[in-house]
Amino acid sequence: MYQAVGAPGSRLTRVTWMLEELGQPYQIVKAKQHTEEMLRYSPGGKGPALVHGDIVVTDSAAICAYLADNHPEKEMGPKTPAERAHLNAWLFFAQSELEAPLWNKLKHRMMLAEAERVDVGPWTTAEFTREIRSLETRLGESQYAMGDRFTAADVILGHCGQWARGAKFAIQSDRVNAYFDRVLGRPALALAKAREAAI
Ligand SMILES: N[C@@H](CCC(=O)N[C@@H](CS)C(=O)NCC(=O)O)C(=O)O
Repeated sequence: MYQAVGAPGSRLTRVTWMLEELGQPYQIVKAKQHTEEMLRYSPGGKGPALVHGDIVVTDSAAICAYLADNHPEKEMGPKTPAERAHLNAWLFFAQSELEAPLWNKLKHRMMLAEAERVDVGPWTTAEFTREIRSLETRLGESQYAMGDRFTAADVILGHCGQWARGAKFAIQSDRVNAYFDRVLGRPALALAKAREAAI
């Protein structure tokens, strides 16, 4: 059985959401960042991690890609090398472009030591706005990142959307808002959140 390791309500939700989409049984191992428990699975002490037999995978996008590959019949991953390139591009875009302003703002507002904090407010707002425009263009008329199929890319992008909405980042695009509504309304996400809340 898969073990999803991390803190409920964090990027762990990307993993539990993906597992729910795939219909796989899993256990949540509650571990806060930088604790001894988390360091057992993740050399940097950051969550989430996935344990599958003797394999441990860190980093949420890599975990979702691994899970998609493990269950090809669910069609949440690529079917061809071209699709892999396309899906990887989405995952890397989500993490290095879309998530960066969200993460930087959170770190500088709440996580870093006082002495390390700077005002990243204007930069994160401008950067996020640019990346939403990029997301809008990349999506085009598609329902999902990879067209009409919900994939691992939508889990990572959708989680960024949930984060942005929670952190009150303005999403100035009807198309992107409709996309976030569509993916965040998935029953699997509600199930994942309920599982996390219950432990
Ligand atoms: N690239 C990693 C980022 C992991 C990460 O930053 N996780 C947060 C919790 S959601 C954490 O452990 N932060 C602790 C820190 O930044 O020191 C991923 O996508 O899983």
